Amino acid sequence: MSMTKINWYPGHMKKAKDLIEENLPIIDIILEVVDARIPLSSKNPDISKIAKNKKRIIILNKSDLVEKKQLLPWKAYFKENNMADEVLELSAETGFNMSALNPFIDKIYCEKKEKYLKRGLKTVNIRIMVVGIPNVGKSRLINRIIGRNSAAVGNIPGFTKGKQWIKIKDGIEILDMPGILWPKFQKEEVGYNLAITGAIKDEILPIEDVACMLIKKLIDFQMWDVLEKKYKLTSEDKDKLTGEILEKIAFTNNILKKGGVPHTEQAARNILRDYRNLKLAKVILDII
Ligand SMILES: Nc1nc2c(ncn2[C@@H]2O[C@H](COP(=O)(O)OP(=O)(O)OP(=O)(O)O)[C@@H](O)[C@H]2O)c(=O)[nH]1
Ligand SMILES: [Mg+2]
Repeated sequence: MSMTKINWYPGHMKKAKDLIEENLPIIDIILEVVDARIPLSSKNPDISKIAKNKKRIIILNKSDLVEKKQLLPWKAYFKENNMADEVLELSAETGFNMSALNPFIDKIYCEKKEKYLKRGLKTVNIRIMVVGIPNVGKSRLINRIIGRNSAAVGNIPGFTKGKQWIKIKDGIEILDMPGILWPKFQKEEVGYNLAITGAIKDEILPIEDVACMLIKKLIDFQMWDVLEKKYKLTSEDKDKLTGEILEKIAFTNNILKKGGVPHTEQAARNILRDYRNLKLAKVILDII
């Protein structure tokens, strides 16, 4: 199976990237939203280049879907590699740690204001651009920041189509952007991680392969027990090929087609749904 032929960089992604670059000159802060379950796979390598000379904040969003302590090394990693001026874990869904963000934005606003005042300028504006891959929670985050629903939110990648300026308060504006992916992945694994977490549509990669990759990762992370218990497997199943494990899951859980054939596609959907809904494990799929 090869992923290189798949087109996940369609025309609208190119347009979205152009949109980011066009608006860049008037931006003070780049708020890069990544998915805490895949901090690296969801981080667009182009952004560091794009964001040069701007204040950069990385948001590890959806932190409600991982164990908080798992995020500590990632926060350190982004800072040590100079990928951001600030790294914050939060959840736009539950509101967790949202209060940590505003002081940072206010600080940047005050610094700019001071500089402007020295030059005799009285009106100061700062503009924040929110960037990240599709479905990572950019619009939800903006609604949290401003405390009302101004940005449209939807659980399908590619929900926001065009840019949208929203005022946070006097002098501070925020720009919602469509999600962007990048034309090529360094590693094939990145594509699978994006599929597992729902950043790319389920139709893009064969769903059974995606579920098998998740099974493999859970086994690699010493989490076989979770699979065994949830899907009524046995310890002997652990040594089977992931495709066989998927079949066994379909069998033992009565996910069958007509004639008693295991419905592996449906079983794959169930496994991904369970992971996304926290019915399996709170686990980060990338490793540093
Ligand atoms: N569990 C959880 N879900 C979240 C969080 N933030 C956003 N979501 C959900 O993720 C889905 C996508 O949210 P959006 O804000 O529309 O994502 P987006 O990044 O704007 O997506 P595009 O516009 O497609 O690029 C929605 O179903 C949100 O409810 C979070 O912190 N935790
Ligand atoms: Mg959006």
